[in-house]
Amino acid sequence: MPITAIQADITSLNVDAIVNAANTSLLGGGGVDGAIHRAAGPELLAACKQLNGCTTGDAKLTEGFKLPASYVIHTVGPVWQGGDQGEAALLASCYWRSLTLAASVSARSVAFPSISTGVYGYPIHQAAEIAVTTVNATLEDDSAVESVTFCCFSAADLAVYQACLNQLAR
Ligand code: AR6
Repeated sequence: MPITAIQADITSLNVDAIVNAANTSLLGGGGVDGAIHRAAGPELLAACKQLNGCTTGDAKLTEGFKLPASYVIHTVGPVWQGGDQGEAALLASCYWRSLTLAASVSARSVAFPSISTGVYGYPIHQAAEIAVTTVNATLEDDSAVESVTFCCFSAADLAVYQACLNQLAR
């Protein structure tokens, strides 16, 4: 299966690129962003400072430094504001832009956290549906990326992603 879901700490994954759920400053934060910066070491922040931030829905690339992953793709998900502020399109854009950047450096395996569903408050069911359908459509569109892992932090999130993947397989 080119698209799978697991429960893990994304900083432990031995893939070509991991995706970070960052903020527009790209200068670090809590949640998965904090975990990635801690595991990658201070060189990651130094690299991020060169990037001039990132707009919501877009993504930027750095090396992975001390991480097992070669690259970190920093994307900025939307803050949930009720659903009528373009959140769905912005979240889909995060997945699509991240995979485009991964392909640009020939990264074949990519892992995503559940973007926007932590402090940004995006409802997990809706977010997982967008994540799974956008990644599936992008990979079907002849992407250089061969495998995508949805790296869930909780068992409850994993169950939601798994249900979305099962829907795809029907
Ligand atoms: N591995 C995998 N997933 C994780 C990890 C980890 N080590 N740690 C947390 N998660 P969040 P957001 C999950 O809040 O909602 C930051 O401060 C977490 O359980 O990290 O996009 C940024 O700087 C949740 O399921 O990201 C921004 O300011 C998911 O990762 C803001 O938070 C995303 O939660 C971005 O908010």
